[in-house]
Amino acid sequence: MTQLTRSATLAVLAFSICSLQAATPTVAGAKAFMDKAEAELMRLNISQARADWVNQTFITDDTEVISAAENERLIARTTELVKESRQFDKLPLPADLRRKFLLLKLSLTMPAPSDAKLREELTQTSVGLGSTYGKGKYCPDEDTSHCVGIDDLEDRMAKSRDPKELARYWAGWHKIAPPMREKYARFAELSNQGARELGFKDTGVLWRSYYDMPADQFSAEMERLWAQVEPLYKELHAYVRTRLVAKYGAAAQRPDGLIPAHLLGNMWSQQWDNIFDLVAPAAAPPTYDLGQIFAERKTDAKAITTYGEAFFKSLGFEPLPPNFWKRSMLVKPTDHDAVCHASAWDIDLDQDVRLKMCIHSTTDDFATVHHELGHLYYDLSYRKQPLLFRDSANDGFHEAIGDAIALSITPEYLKTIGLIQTVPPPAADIPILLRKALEKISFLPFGLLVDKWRWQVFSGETKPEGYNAAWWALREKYQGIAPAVDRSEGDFDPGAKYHIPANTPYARYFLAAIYQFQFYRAMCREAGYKGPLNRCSVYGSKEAGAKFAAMLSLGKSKPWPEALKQLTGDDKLDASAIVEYFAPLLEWLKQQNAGTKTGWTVAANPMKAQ
Ligand code: X8Z
Ligand code: ZN
Repeated sequence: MTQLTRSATLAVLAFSICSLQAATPTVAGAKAFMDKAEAELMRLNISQARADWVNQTFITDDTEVISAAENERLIARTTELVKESRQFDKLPLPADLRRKFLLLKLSLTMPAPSDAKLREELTQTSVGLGSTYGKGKYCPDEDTSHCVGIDDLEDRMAKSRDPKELARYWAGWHKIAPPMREKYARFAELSNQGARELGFKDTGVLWRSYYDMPADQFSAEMERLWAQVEPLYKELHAYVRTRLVAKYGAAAQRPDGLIPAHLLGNMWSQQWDNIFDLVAPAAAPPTYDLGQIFAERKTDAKAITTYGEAFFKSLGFEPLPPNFWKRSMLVKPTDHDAVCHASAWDIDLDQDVRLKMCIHSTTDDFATVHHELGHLYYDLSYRKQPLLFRDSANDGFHEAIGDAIALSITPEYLKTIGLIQTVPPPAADIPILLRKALEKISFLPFGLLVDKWRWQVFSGETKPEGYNAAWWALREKYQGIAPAVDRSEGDFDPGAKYHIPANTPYARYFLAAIYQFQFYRAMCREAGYKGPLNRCSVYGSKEAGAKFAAMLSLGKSKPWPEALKQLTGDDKLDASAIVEYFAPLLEWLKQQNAGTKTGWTVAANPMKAQ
């Protein structure tokens, strides 16, 4: 993930920096401190990225130890630098320099105690959690050759239409997580201790302080946006539920109106586009299935990635550096464990960018490749900035870049690049929009709740003995889903989602789901497009590309509202673009749902399957 681009350190220059402490702090001293700190952090960050890359693409006990050690060095030195930097707190500094001090203070996603033993325990626990996830497998029987990893399981969840089999996959995968439960509790405790040493109440407050506004205001922003999009979600939920009941009968029907989690085509019920065939309007003209096209043409991982690169090139971006093709992991290794969850890596904070992914030639992975390349083109665009500005305006921006581009994968675009022969008629707009809503609207409550759960854990509101109940209470409240099989506190279902063991903050994806439509609408405007938003593709528009590139090259040098304003003219997160995009679908869904009660009632026990 791109937090690799963010935090950083090295110890060689430590004493010369410390020697500055004795003197009375001056602006020149603050600048010298920062220059040295950035040089040091750069080297530490690169070593850590290399160690982490090797660990994640080749999980062994040794690579775990090496990765944990590099991570520890980086965190230890960053923490020291934050503490040393306090001497400049009261100085009137130029805005850029003041911003760097702030970013330094916020740079650790996993703050650690300054006690070396505890810090070591934390980094080892954290790497161990990530590896447990990466090595996770569902084994249907004693024969280990039948075990499957999450990439294959995701494929099966997408394709199977047998509720019993789906429930088995769901329950099987969730079995990887209980061993993480105690470790996660310890991890949260130690990380909180680190956050308190840096002056934050807990790790959640540190994460929420990252958005150029007070932490509480950020939580309120999330609620404001959710209120704007919740009506769309409720209509989609009700429509999908009706169709699932029509398909599966009793297996999909519950008196409380919740949808069983295993019937939505995705292990976490977070994106539902894989069940498009079950919910597609019967009377609509047929559209197209990219996965099928790729299968027929035997399009491989490299070719899928090349499609993504070609889109960026059409906007005026450079080809990916040659090392990208030499060093990336595009397919799952056959002879050793690796973390399959897709991620983009900026190894040397310059041109050594890589993709790590177990690509399957499916519609989902086609979108994910665009998502990941968005990260890499962002990394490449801000690489001329000083180290602490080599990051996105906020983490939601990083997650939104590739998705904003992927919104331009319209039928017209697919015809232009020869993936389909005929553009479906305008009557196909509703099914195409429905498919997009199954990908984008279904995601919103999940994007919101993952960090709601973590914030509660970090603040102590949720205690270890209530981890799973709190998780399911949120899944019920926001997503309106119920577990596939009965759950208890013997389970640890948050741990079955990559970002929890990997400690990747998740609010970024909720933000990105909103931003991407804002970016896309602005680029469409720049490209001179006038029609309905959902049919716009900016493919080939150098004007849109230049405006986009200008925002990307700012990196984190300015508060995010300024970056947003540069591209869109707006300085606020605003759900009006996503609402505009789906407006025709919302009307249609309301018609379909006429006479149906939308929403659900609170279940007596959210951990109970039916
Ligand atoms: O983790 C990701 C990307 C890598 S940053 C593949 N995503 C979230 C997820 O899979 O849960 C993209 C969508 C949300
Ligand atoms: Zn991402």
